[in-house]
Amino acid sequence: MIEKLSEEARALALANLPEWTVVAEPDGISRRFTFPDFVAAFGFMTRVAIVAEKADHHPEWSNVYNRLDMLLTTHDAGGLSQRDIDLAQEVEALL
Ligand code: HBI
Repeated sequence: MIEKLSEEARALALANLPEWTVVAEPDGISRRFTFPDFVAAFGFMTRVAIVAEKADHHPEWSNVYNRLDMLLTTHDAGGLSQRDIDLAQEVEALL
């Protein structure tokens, strides 16, 4: 059973993810990415999709032309879990 992160664990984790913003509803973290054009944005989404599938943890996201808004929350935990933090770190490493 995956658990929501404790307040302390959240603070520590988010300190290492300064580009990400805490979202209240649903409990998670969000980040906006802007790319040169649509193909660059969609190419990034493709790479994230591969990483997400491997992690069995999937983003909630919206793409408009060269903009990508990504929300990470753990449905099975009902909020922010370590899986979200791990995936955010992997996403940052793709940039
Ligand atoms: N992705 N964000 C997110 N949250 C989940 O709970 C989740 C997921 N991807 C797959 C997944 N859970 C599976 O383990 C099943 O629970 C659906």
